[in-house]
Amino acid sequence: MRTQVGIIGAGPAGLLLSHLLHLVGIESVILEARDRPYVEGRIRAGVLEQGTVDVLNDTGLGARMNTEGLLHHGTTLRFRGRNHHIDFVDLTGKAVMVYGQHEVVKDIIAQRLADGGKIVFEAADVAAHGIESDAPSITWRDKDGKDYTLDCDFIAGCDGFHGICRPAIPAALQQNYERVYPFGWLGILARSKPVQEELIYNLHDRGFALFSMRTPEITRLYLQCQPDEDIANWSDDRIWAELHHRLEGEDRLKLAEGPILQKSVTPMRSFVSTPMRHGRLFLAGDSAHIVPPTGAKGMNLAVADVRYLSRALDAYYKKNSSDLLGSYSDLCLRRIWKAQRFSWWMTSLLHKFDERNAFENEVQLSELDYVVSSRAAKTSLAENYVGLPFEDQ
Ligand code: RFL
Ligand code: PHB
Repeated sequence: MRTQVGIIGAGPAGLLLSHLLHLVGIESVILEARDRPYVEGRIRAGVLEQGTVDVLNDTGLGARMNTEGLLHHGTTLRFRGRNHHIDFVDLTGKAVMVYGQHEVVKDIIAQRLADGGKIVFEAADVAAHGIESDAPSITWRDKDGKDYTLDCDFIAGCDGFHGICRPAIPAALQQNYERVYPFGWLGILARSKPVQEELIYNLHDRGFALFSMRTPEITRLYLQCQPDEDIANWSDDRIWAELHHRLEGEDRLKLAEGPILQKSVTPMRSFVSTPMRHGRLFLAGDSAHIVPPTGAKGMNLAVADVRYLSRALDAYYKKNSSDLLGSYSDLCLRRIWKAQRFSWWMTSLLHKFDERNAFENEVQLSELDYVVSSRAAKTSLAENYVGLPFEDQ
């Protein structure tokens, strides 16, 4: 089998890359370890930056997002039991879209298949070969035990944090930057009405809580917890009691309960691996970097990476120019580090750190107080949250 770009991973990065390449006439094949229902049902991100929304709209993927997604003009920071509104549109002229990552994934898979794209699900033992040569290839085994080889010009490593592509780069040539946080998020999806129309990022003495949503009937709620928290210790009743507790305050916001449809615990880390290219292998999305979810940046970064990568590959095939492929890693990393900084800052601002003393806790609350009372500080938060402009060189 042969194609131009072999893509490993059918998450948002791999799927969108394949779609963007198709639009400029470049062929690709996607190899995905999991089956289609698993990939389409994986509950993860929920907030799309304006730039991500624009990419989806401009490339014909926006139809369902525009009818089912929820446009949010701002967000709420809550501390000492009071809400403080941050108005993105007033501060930046931009908004964000609340639309589940798995819905984006479903939309791109449907479009790729309608366009005759090839996605191989349940590909086992996927391995990248010859990445330092001009003729790389990918091998895998299908679910019946049959072995395959895909010859290609380039390999896109879109296989997430635990994939095989990043480790295929010689360790001596890689530099990794990492911060592991002393907490995780316990997330639930519930059939209950959101407590208000916009998200609430809430700091409480017992830790952070996030009140988010997917639709006007489905809420997505998170609680700061231990990084290795055993979900078995969290009955539905305990989760609701803790969510009510962290939302307490003088305005008595009323959190509606409902059946819990899904629960999971996510540890939190910041991670960047550089460079994002080795020979003919290009990393994109979570395979090269992870952000803590407090800034809602992970999927948006994956979209920005593949937007650059598709342009660089287009220039290679149409103009026989490798310049953009050469600057791919540096260009992506400028945006990635800004998103890392923002995600780290939001995480530091909104979580309870056991190692902080009473003085440091007061400084944290005072920083929140400053952010919500200064137009300059609110604008800084808002412009990062809605997404910094794409830099094209
Ligand atoms: P993915 O989505 O992890 O996809 C990688 C794909 O590769 C497959 N794979 C392999 N395939 C073949 N062979 C192998 N050896 C393979 N190994 C892995 C996997 O099965 C998978 O299908 O990476 P991608 O495409 O880079 O996308 C990144 C995003 O998924 C991630 O950054 C976001 O979900 C992060 N994130 C958020 N991002 C946002 O922009 N906004 C948010 O509001 C937001 N909230 C979140 C989040 C992530 C969370 N969790 C669970 C980590 C909230 C949470 C709780
Ligand atoms: C979500 O709805 O899953 C979500 C929203 C905002 C975040 C993280 C996750 O910062």
